[in-house]
Amino acid sequence: MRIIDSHTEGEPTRVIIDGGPDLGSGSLQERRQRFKEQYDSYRSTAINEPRGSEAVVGALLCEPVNSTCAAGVIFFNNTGYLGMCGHGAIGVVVTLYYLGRIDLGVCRLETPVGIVEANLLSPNKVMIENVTSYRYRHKVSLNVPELGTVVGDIAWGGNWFFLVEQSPFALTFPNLKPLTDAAQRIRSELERQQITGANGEEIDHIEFFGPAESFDARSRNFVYCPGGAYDRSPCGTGTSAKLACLAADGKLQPHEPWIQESIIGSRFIATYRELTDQHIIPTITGTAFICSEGQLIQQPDDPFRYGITV
Ligand code: PYC
Repeated sequence: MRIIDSHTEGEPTRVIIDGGPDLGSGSLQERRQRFKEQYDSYRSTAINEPRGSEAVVGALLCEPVNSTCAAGVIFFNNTGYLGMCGHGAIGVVVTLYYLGRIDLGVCRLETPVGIVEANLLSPNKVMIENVTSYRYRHKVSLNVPELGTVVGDIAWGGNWFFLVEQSPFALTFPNLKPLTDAAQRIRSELERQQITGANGEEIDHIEFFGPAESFDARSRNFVYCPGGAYDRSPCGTGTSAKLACLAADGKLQPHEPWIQESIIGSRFIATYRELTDQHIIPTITGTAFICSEGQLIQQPDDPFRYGITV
C-alpha cells in the first residue's frame, strides 16, 4: 500500500493512495460494509502498530458515485470504520492538492454519511462544510460508576457524540489518563443502558468541555475516539455536534464564529448556517500538513504483517 501521512491540528491522517482493497461498485455505505466484512486486514495493517498507532485515522480513496465529487472517501481507525471525519477530510484535501489532483478552491468529497464540500484556501488551510448536524437528545442523565451523575447531550455531527458540558477533570495534558478513563466509563454505561443515537446507532465518541486557555477561543475540549485514543485536534465532527447543541440552546447564532480549542491547544474555527428544525450545516476551518509518504510492506513471515490485532 502506498500512503501519504498528514496531520490536521496535530491529529494524524493516513491516506491510502494505491494498493488498497478494490471494493467494487455501489454506494459508499455499501462499499464501507464490504471493506469491513472482506478486507478488514487492510485496515489493521495500515492503522495498527507496528506500522501505525491508535491515534491514526485512515482514509481510503474510492471512485465517487456522485460525479461532482473529486473523490469518495472511507475513514477508519484502530478498531473500525467512521461515518465522517472532519480532521481527516481536511487531511485528504491537503493530500489531494499535494498530489496535484486538485487545485486551490472548492471540491467535494463523498463519504458514507453524505457529501462534504471543501474549500482549499491555501495549500494547508481548508474549510469543510460538513454533513447536516443536529442534537438528538438533551440533558441525558447517567449514573456512572466511580464518577457519579453525569449529564450530557447526544448529537450527530457525522458520528455520534455524548457531549458533557462540565468536564469531570480539568482539561490539561497531564489529566489525559483520568479523562480517558472517565470517557471509557461513560461509553460503557451508555452501552449498558442501551442509550443510542437515532436508529439505535452506537454513540462511540465522548466529548468533554471546559474553559479555553487562549483568549479568543470559546471552549477547550477532550474527545475520546472509538478505539480509545483521544483526538489531538478539536475533532471536526465533534465540533459540528457541539455547534448543533449550541444552536439548539440559542447560544450561538448562524455565521457567528466559534473557536474550539483541543486538549493540545490546536484550534478549529467553526460556524454554521441554519437549515430547519434545529438541523444545521456546520463549517470547520483548520490546517493540515504533509508529514511523510511511503509504502507499507508485509513480509510473508512477519507474524504482525496485518498489524497487532490483540
Ligand atoms: O475530526 O471528526 C474528526 C474526528 C473523528 C475522529 C477523529 N477525528
